Amino acid sequence: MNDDYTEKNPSLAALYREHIDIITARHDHALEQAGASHAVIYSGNPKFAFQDDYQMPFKPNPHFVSWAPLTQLPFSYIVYTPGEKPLLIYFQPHDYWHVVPGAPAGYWADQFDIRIVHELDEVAPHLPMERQKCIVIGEINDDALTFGIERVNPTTAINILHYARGSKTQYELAMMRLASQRGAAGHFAAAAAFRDGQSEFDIHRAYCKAVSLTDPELPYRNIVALNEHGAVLHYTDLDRQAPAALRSFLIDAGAQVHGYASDITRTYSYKDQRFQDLIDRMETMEQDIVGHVRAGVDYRELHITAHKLLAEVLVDAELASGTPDKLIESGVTSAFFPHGLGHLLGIQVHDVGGFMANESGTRIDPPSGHRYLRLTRVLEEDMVLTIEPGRTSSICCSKTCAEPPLNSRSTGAPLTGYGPSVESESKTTFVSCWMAVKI
Ligand SMILES: [Mn+2]
Repeated sequence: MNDDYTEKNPSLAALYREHIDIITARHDHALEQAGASHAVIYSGNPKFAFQDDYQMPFKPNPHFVSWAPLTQLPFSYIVYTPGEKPLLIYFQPHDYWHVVPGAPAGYWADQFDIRIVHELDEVAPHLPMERQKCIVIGEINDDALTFGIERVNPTTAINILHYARGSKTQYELAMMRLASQRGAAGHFAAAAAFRDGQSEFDIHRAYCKAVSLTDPELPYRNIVALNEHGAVLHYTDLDRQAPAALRSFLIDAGAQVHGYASDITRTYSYKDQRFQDLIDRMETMEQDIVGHVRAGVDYRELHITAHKLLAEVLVDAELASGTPDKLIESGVTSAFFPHGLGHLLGIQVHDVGGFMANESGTRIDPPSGHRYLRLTRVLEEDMVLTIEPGRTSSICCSKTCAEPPLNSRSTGAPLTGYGPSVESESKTTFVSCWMAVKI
C-alpha cells in the first residue's frame, strides 16, 4: 500500500470506483425502501458560538464523507438518482475573509457530474424538479437549506445506511490503515517526548507535529495524561508544566485520513517495574481477546470474556481476590473497567450502527450492568472495531460504576492494594487501532 495520505495516492484511486459502486447500491436499496427516487446529501455548514461571529471548526456530515473525501466543503450537496452519475453541487463562495475550496480535483472527481455554485440561490436549479420524490440526508438547521424537500433524514433510509456502514469497503480499509499509520507516527513522537520529561502540552504538540494535523483536524480530542491524570477516563486538560516526579503516561489519540479515523491508546511506566509488569499483563490480555475476533462472534460475549480475563489479572496483581465469575457478578471488574471493550470505528470514531441487529434498526442492548458498551453486534467480515480493555482505578469509579469497589468488598470480594499507589492512579487501556474481521 502506498502510504501517501494525499489525493494523489494511486492506490486509493484504484479502490475508489469500487467503493462508489457499493455506496450507490446501498442508496438504491435505501431509496427503494423509503419510497423515494432521489437522495440529496447535504455536507453541512459551520456553527457559530452563541451571540458571536466566531465559527466553530466545521464537522462534515458523515454521509457526505462516505461519498467523497471532501471534509471541508460546507453548503454543498450530492444528488443521487439510481442509474445516474451522482451530481455534486460544489459550493465555492466568493469570499475574501476565508480561503475558499479550490477547483474540484483528485481521484474522486471523475465519479461525479460537478456543478460549481457561488451562491446558495444557485443550488435549487440543480436539484430534481419533483421535490416530493426526494429525501434529504444531513443536519438541517435552516429550512431554506432543504429547497422545499420535506422528507429530512427518514428513519427507514438512515437505518439502512447506518447498518451497512458497519462493514467497510476495501477503499475504506485502505484509508483506515493509513489513518492508523499516521496515528502511530504521532504515538512514537509522544512517547519520546514523555521520556524526555516534557509537559502534557508539549507532548501534545509533538504528537500534532508528527501526524501533521491541527487540533480541529484530529478525530477526537487527544487525551495526554501524566501520572494521576490517567485515572480520568476522558482527561483533556493539558498541563503546561511537567510534574516534578514522572511515574506514568497515558495517551489516547488518533489521526484521520480523508475523514476516516484511527483510535489508539497506549500506557507507559516511567521507571516503576511493578506498573510495567501490569501493563505487560494487560497487553497480553488484549492480544488474547484480539485472537478471538472473527466473523460470527457476538461482541457482547467478547466483552464478558474481557471481564473474565481482567479478573485473573486483578487476582494475580493482588488487587482483588475471588473467582472470575464472582468478581464480575459483584461489580469488581466493572469498577476497574467501567467502559466498554470497544466500538465500531470509521468516519465517526464511535461509528454508527453498533447497536443495530438489522437494517430496520432493531436495537441490541448491552448486557445488564454494562451500559457503556457501544458495540453489541455479531461481528461481520470487514468490520473495523477497537479492542480496548482497561484497568482503571480512581475515585471516579465510584461515581460512574453501578457497583463501586466498596460494595464489592461487602459482597465478599475484598480488594487489596486498592489505594493511592502508582497503579491505582493510572489507567491502562489498549486499543487495537483497527481490526478487519476476516473469516
Ligand atoms: Mn476508543
